[in-house]
Amino acid sequence: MATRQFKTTDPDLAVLYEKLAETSLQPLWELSGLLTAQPVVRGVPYRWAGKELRELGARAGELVPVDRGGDRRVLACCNPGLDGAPYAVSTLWAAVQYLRGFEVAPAHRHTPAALRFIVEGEGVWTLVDSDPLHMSTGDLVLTPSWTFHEHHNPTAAPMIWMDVLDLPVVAALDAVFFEEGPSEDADRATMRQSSSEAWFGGGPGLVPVGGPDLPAHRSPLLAYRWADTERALEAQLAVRADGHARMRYSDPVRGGDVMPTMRCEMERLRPGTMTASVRQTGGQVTCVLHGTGRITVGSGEQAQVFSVEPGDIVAIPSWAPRSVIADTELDLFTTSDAPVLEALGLFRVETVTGAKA
Ligand code: GTQ
Ligand code: FE2
Repeated sequence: MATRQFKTTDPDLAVLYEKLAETSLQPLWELSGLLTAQPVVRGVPYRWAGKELRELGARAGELVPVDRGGDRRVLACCNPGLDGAPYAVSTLWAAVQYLRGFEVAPAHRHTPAALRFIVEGEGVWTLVDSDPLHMSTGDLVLTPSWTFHEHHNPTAAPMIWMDVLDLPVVAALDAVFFEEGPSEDADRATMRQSSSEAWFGGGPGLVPVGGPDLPAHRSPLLAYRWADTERALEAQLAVRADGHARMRYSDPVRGGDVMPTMRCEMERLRPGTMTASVRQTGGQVTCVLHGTGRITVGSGEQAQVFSVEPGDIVAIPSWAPRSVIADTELDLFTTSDAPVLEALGLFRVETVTGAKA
């Protein structure tokens, strides 16, 4: 039997249903739960504590060599609503990666795109198609689809950071490809400066005349430095009264999102600031960079209030309202799949309660 057979007391219909099942067909009038009034979301609001991520990452560092399992020592955040799938929300992979002193995570490339966000530490270099990008607290580093990447730690100190990948989306589209690549000499890597930043990270409103061709589907700038992000947040806070600044990381030449599948944003909330409750289609992952506060995800009986501190990772499933209260000054990095939904005409965002967005 090729597919599920539906039950009926009508003998003629029973024959039809048997025939349909044999023919790999199903009657829509017997199916339910397909066209729901609102998104039916399997992922749940969830928080992984930074303290536990750091401790368990370090323990994995003691026990597991970097070459076991895809050449990366990575702990994936698994949303408890997703039946064991290693995804933070149904459309985003989020994880912490731990690299001990003097370790190298060897070169490879894959069609799923990745980004790294650093909550604490410095010293690791990520080579993206041979371009060496230093990683330091508050930086965002991109490894776009099908770019070779490898991570080098030339220092004695271990380093941990957050990875976010669009793997669930690429997997759902049956478009995952992977291959290993030739790793480079780490000493040479750390001596060169990033050509991506030299060309495209020049400064506010400045883009090169001439220079390398722009990559078709993503930002030519591969690293966004914390000093620049913080300067922008402070400038915005100086001209708004609500104590809540919000910046989107963009392609500096064309203004779009950094990659076609993932949007990145940084928010700074002054102490005591409370945001409106906002929901949007598509998943989001928020990582706390500095400060403490409370993030409420979901509404009504499903609402969860997470007290957060640096290094915490919070999953915000599609259409779940999110609001934030800052107890101290609070810096939040958020990745979403909004560019995918926007490209398909499926993006919706609305304020559920409150005054300030
Ligand atoms: O650093 O290359 O979290 O390939 C998952 C897959 C990190 C990486 C992840 C990867 C990487
Ligand atoms: Fe990778």
